[in-house]
Amino acid sequence: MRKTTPTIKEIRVYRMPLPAKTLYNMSSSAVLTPESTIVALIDSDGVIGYGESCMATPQAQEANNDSIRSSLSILSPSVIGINPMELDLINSTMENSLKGETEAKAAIDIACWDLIGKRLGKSVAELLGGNITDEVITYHVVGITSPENAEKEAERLQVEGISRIQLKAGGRAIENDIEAIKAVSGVLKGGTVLDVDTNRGWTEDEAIQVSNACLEVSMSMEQPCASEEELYRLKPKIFHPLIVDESATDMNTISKMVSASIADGFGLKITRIGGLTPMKAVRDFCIETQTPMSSDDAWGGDIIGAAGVALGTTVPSSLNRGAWLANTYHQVHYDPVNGPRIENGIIKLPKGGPGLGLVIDEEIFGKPDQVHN
Ligand code: 0XW
Ligand code: MG
Repeated sequence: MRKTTPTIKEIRVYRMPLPAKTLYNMSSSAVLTPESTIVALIDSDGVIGYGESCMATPQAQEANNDSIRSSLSILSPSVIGINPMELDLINSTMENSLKGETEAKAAIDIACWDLIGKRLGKSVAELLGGNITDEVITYHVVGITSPENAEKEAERLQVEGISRIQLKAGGRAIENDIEAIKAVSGVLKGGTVLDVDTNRGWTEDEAIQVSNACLEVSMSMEQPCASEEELYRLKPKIFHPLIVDESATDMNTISKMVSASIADGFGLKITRIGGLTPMKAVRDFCIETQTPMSSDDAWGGDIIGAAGVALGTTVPSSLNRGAWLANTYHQVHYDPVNGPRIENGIIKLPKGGPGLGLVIDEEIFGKPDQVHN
């Protein structure tokens, strides 16, 4: 454990292409080659913390990977010289230097958590209050495809031990979605959970149609429509649990959706919320209100994956909708030994050391896109 009071001395920003190796398509777009943004945050004692933020496609949310990096060119200089262990000061300083842009702020925030763990010799899960287990359940995405292929993929995944399937829908004739849902639900083994996620892809009428057509299907509907207003209008008209993902942007929105009994659960993305600091508060709220939540992100590599797993291991299993890894689709590891991976439907906490548990060779990221000191 280091006794000196550190300050942030340098921030290096890298871009890291993570091309989808297998088809991954959502209602708005298919994932091609997202460029992840990696933040290396170095303190006055030379300790390095890593953060990451990566959007899957420009159409799937308001942020995009170029805007993340341009925001970091403003945010990084604002925190140079500040003690990285003073997380609230780091976040308020970022808020005062740039409004919004939570996906960029998250990369710096996560890097601070990793660095603090390394300075204290503790895992991020310990810093988050302590992990309940050393592993977290995961869910696997079946992209938008024909009912036959969706059925085959759902069967294959269950053989591999996956017990939570997220079937993508939307962006096509509603009959095809209904057929794919029924095909997948027909092959679900007992205990396998089905979530149908349209990433904002249906109209209210379409969502009502699907819920009526799939009355006998045990499933949840994730972000069926684009806006909060639509979700508020839709909730009393559907028969299936409503999971809020893209509209779960901040604690205020989240708490209102719980008190109004709109959200039966959340698909939470650490970068959309703004990093592990705000996400910890949202997690505590979900535990307090017994609201199921996932702990995942849009895309990215081992760093954001490890952050999601760290947080996921602190969520009671009764409320845990799982963590998620994009590396199943891009197969890139920044830490080939300790990087998080799925085995038999679960992801183990990386154990490569304190912080996020990763051993990162920065060379893998090539030349930095930005250096701030
Ligand atoms: C499955 N995810 C966590 C990753 C994809 O980018 C979309 C997201 C979701 O649930 O919407
Ligand atoms: Mg979702």
